[in-house]
Amino acid sequence: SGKEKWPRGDEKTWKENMRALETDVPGISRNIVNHVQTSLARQAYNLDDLGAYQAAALSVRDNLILNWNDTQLQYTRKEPKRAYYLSLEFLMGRALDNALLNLDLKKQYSESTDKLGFNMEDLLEQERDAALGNGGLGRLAAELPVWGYGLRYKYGIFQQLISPEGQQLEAPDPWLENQNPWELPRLDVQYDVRFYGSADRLNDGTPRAVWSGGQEVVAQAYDVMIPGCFTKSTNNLRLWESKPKRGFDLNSFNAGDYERAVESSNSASAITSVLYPNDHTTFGKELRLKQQYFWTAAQSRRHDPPPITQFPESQRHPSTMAIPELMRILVDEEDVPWDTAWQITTNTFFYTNHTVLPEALEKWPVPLMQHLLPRHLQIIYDINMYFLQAVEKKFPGDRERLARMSLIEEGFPQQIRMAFLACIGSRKVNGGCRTSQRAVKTTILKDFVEFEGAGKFSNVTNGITPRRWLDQCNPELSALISKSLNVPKQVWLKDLFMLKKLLPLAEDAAFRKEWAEIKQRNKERLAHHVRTTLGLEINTNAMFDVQIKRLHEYKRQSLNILGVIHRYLTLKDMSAEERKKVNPRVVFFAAKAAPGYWIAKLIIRLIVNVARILNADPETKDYLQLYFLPDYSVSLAEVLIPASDISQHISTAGTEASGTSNMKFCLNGGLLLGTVDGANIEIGEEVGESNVFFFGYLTPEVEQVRYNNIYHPRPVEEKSPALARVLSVVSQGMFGDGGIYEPFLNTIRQGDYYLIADDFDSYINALKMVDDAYLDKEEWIKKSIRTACTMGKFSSDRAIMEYAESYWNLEPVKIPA
Ligand code: B1H
Repeated sequence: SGKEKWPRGDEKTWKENMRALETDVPGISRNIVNHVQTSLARQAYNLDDLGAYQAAALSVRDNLILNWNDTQLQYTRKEPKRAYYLSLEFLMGRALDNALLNLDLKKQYSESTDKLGFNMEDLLEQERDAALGNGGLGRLAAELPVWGYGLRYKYGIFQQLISPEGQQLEAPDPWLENQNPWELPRLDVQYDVRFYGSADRLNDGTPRAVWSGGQEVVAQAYDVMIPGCFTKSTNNLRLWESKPKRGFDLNSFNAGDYERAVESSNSASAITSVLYPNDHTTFGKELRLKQQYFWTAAQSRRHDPPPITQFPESQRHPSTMAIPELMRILVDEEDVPWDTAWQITTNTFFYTNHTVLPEALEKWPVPLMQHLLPRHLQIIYDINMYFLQAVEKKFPGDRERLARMSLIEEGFPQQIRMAFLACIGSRKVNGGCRTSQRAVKTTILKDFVEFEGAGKFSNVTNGITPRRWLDQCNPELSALISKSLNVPKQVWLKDLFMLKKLLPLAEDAAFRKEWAEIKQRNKERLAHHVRTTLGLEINTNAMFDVQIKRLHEYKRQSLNILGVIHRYLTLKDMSAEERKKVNPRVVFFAAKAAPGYWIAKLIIRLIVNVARILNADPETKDYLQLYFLPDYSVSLAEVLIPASDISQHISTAGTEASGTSNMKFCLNGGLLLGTVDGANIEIGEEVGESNVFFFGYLTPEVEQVRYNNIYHPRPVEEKSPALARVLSVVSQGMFGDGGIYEPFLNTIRQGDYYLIADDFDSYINALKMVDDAYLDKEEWIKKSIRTACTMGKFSSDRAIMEYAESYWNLEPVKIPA
């Protein structure tokens, strides 16, 4: 109301001393120097780039905190409906550049650091990525301006090293080592979380039970400020750290068993110590289930107003445990009747499904759940009982259906089907793009569509933030766009559909020239990066062909590397004269493999060893180079993406739920070579079929091809003589000991689940179409312009607005200046 009573002390003294944002160069410099002197206890004499980065970051943080305070105060006053975004992964990348952009203080800060004797570009390089995620899933979470809840892993995704033999080695990522200026420990926000123990039903006519005993740990909140773009509005990402309860395990302590007490304190801290580095499978591990419950429990414990029963929640990553946890709180702690509790719960959660691979759907062994979370198992059983009664009522006597839909899968051991629980416990089930949602509805959740009706299942196509994935990573292109639109970036970066207005400029030769020159400079920037980090020399006159994503058989880096070998063999077959007519190409890979995913690591090894031979072959190296860039990260992607002419998104049709790097490449004017899968399809619709290169079997055909591969197998020689030749040179040792690759080659010779041989000729043909198209430089640039300028739909702003308006029912809150 503005007329509230001042809460404490002398209002005048407070108001006179409250700080305002520092937004001019002198104020910023004062603030930075202040942090150098006090927060860092250093001086101009002993300040290095790291120290200067820290001081600059702390001063930016001051500004964020002030905005954050105003935002949170406004939320408290207005009590708007809020959404909470639950994700076990937030793959943030670096924060400083993004904060400066969003605060619109980039210029001022670099002027100030200049004056203090530091180059802002160098300072930005000092920051360690916050890599608390495996891939696109965790990045999506990072793109959301609503309250987020996650875990504060002490170690993010592992650092990837490549041994001399080409083996992936994993080293820990101690990203918090140099302090993290972007977080605030909230010592006032701590909750107890219980594990193990026993659950005893009260049997007093209520569904209540008492859960007691076991181990208790403390969840400690750290808040990370997430600035909105060109607005005061600054949201919060709350990351939980586990720590031992104070006066830990007093029993063992008093019994003189000091060591046991300390051990249990270690096990408490272990819960948030490391991000599981698996993409698509992490079930069965007790610690992972502990992480999941720890985080949903801490997050559900917010009892401050409005009461928890009014909280609309949205959940992305396997946070399915939040469903039985909310039921437990309502039933056991709040004494809410079961049916009411279930109604609240199913109106609270929204579930977004991110995978179409059946093997990636989370399942937990019943005995593990029984041991770790006995009360939750009871609740899951009860939910299942009521649910199956309802199914039986609708489909009487259909026992097979009951078995298919049960939350408990029979077997040894029995397993809990978490995706089914998420489905029935949520108000809506969303998919990350149109086709993946269709796939989910016709396969893994088919029975549920029949039971609950199709209306519950919808899709919101994923998006990416144009702030990081255009303005920050490609500042020259951003500047050209602003100039050509004659509109400041503050406007079009928040309304990406405006890019469409640039389409006519594809016909403007001067504009094309500028566009192409920027691409060329981005290629040189990448070459420079590779030179300084790896000491390798890259031909920047070649076409840059990039595939960067997690290494997985379904994503088919294998198809790409086999295609590269095919190109190499073709070049070797040519005369020197013929070769001169060939368009030079540089192929880049970057990918982390899950540490236990042996075939994936073997594929990395093959790529590295092929690169070694190709790059040293004097006959071909001017026409074909190959690089595997180690330690793929958000920051590396920011250098690679703007430099690509073509990027590959070539998953077997029907396997990639969406993909988001495809959107990033296209937004930067890189063309797309891909299968008819995931978000590629919607990208094709937006940019027009003539600007993308599609190939391969379509989703509806894949099942039949797989069936034939098993029951009517044909040799690779028959399916694709070209591929057969490639496999034979690998196995004969052209790239070192052929024997080691046999297990990988056999996945293609037998079964070929991912259709490598079936798609190979079509893939080679698509590569040829890319080559041919590249010969016409002007037409290629036109395609590049058309691609970037039709990417409006893939802004994360559009995706989030869709969620907010159509599902979460949220309205924006204005933060007064
Ligand atoms: C996606 C995952 C994932 N979907 C399990 N599912 C994990 C599953 O640690 N685990 O066990 C980790 C990650 N990741 C990705 O989500 C899809 O593969 C992409 O296609 C999609 O673009 C992205 C965002 O929707």
